[in-house]
Amino acid sequence: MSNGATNHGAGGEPHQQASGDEQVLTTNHGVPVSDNQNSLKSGRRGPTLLEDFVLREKIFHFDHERIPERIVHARGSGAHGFFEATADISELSKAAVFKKGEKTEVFVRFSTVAGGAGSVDTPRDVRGFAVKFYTTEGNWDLVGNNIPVFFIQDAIKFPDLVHAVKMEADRAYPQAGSAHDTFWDWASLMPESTHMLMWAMSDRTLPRSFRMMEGFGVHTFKLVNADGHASFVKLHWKPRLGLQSTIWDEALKLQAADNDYQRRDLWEAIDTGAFPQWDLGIQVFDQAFAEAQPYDVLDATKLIPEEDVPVRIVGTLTLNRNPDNFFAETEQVAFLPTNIVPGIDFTNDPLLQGRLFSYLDTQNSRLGTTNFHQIPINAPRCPFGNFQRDGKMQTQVPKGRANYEPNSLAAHGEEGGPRESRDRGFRTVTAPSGSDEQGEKLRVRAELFADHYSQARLFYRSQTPAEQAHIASSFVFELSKVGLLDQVPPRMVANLRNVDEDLARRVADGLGIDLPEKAPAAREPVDLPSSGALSIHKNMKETLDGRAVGILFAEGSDASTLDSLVAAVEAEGGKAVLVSPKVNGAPLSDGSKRKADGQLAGTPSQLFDAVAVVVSEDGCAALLKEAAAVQFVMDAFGHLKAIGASAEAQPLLDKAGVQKDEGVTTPDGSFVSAAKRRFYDREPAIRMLA
Ligand code: HDD
Repeated sequence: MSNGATNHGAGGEPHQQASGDEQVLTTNHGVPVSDNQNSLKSGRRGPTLLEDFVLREKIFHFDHERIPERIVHARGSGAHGFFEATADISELSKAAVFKKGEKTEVFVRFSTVAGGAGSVDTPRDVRGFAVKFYTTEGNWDLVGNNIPVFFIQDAIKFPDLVHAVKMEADRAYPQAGSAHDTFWDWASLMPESTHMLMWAMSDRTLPRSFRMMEGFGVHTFKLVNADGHASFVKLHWKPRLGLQSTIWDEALKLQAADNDYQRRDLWEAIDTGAFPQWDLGIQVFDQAFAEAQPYDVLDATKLIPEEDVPVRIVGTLTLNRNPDNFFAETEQVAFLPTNIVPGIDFTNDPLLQGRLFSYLDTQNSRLGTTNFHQIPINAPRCPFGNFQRDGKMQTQVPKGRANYEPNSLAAHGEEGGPRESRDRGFRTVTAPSGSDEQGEKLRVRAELFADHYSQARLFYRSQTPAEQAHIASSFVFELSKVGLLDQVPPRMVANLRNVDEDLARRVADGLGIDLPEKAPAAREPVDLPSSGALSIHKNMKETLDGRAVGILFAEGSDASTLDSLVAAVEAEGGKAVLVSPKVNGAPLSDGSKRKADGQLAGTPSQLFDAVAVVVSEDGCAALLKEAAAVQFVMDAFGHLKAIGASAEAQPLLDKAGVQKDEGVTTPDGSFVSAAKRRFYDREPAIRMLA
């Protein structure tokens, strides 16, 4: 320890020094640091000296801590886990990752699309669902979304889409939302986006949790077996917890309650051992099937109804470890649709083909080096090596002279390096199952790509009435936010008339505009049989697994009611969260005290899937004077949740405008079963939907 005042902390107290066996703080070059509190000055009150390499290195490094955020999907949350292949599909694919019983390490990153890295978790937005499989034959990245179709058919439109949806160029708002002029100006001029818009305006873009949403590879890919035979495939992730979304008002309020709602949900689930799981399903088909469809399977704005090609489950994804470091892993992970492995191949989908260029390119500007594959989160877990050399941030130290190929260095006893392998190496399918057409060089789209509305109609007509009302209302909300461009809402409604006349009328009514002329369709839409798989409501699970129940209590609450409710919720796999005006809790009826998990003002009911109110008469009287308590109940009711309330809580329910229905129960077993669902039937009575 050196002498004098320079070794003292800001408060003037001597700073604790490392004892012999503690790790010593050093500079990046290994020089031990004696004082991490004070810069080197000329005299006690003099200027700081340029020679202070400890200060300069620390500030220099700090100044460069941020890297460019992703142009899209900037806000994301990641987790480690594994994929286990559970079915033998060797007749379809030779990929090692699909060998029955094989466990492959994965890293998954979920994201929103439009907002910046510091934006909120719950805007109305598509969610990214990107999975990196570290297979024994190299990394396979399945870079998908929670929606099976996309806004555009050709990658050349991607910059326009993204410019239009992100904050407007001059005013830099709105953040993380599509409800503004430029997005709808663009979308209303792009009929091919209509199918995706139907999904985007549905509650699919308001997932309750990453754990409760589906994932999709979107494009048609190929599976290739050991004989080189290729089949077409669509890839699906099916959440074990079932589908669950919030509703719009709830999502808006969630933004206020917790910016990190979904990130926290994922982290806490993994942290507490409730490992999220998805099954991987495949839809496999051949060229004959493809040719018989009224849509083109190479068109990413189209899906293949599960009723036509059932989803076959081939494995399970389990997320069981949180990142050790957000930046090193979640931020630096680089997903590349070009990362495929023997046994899987691309198709000529023009959106996919453009992506094959974009992602590799973006990593160079984002991570600053062509050696981004050496960052631990990106590096393959299998051995890898070639003759690519040098570049910024090279961390490998290849020995010897072999940096070219062919070479005959081995004949001389030197290391000759790796060689290509005809049998193990990746081979592009040369004879695709069917014709990936080639011919003249043309800037065109295939004929069936021109049908922009049939599947949008299929999607809308496959929804429950409650879901249809949400879609119509979302269009009204979003188009109502179009401020300056009067021509946009009618143009959008004119497109919607091709989807469904009733939808168009509801949106026009909601906007208060006349129904415009129907937009001419490039190809007349056709009616397709409806598909139950497209509805969230038909694919929800009545369960408390993964769900949280908020229990409001106050001074004098009945101890045994409270304790048995907590036990009953937990017995069903739910998370019981105690909420009280004071976080330190309150004395209960029997004199004992329970600590709250959350203080009422900061723990509103939108954070929960269902709520209970367990209060005494006096406790209730006190809560009547607390706006947060009234709001707690009012929002739970408005967000269509179960409410379990003791008789003493009735004045609070009355003040909150709660009307009795099957979701409003006593705080006991009946509440625990009601808490497993939402009460969408309640909505028309309490909200003006379009
Ligand atoms: Fe993309 C990131 C998903 C079309 C260009 N995309 C990105 C991520 C996901 C997707 C999940 C975030 C990955 C992560 O967590 O790091 N993108 C999709 C899907 C698409 C799609 C499902 C259509 C089916 N994307 C698409 C096109 C282009 C891009 C057509 C460009 C032509 N996407 C990018 C990008 C990003 C990206 C700019 C930003 C950061 C990154 O790649 O690594 O290159």
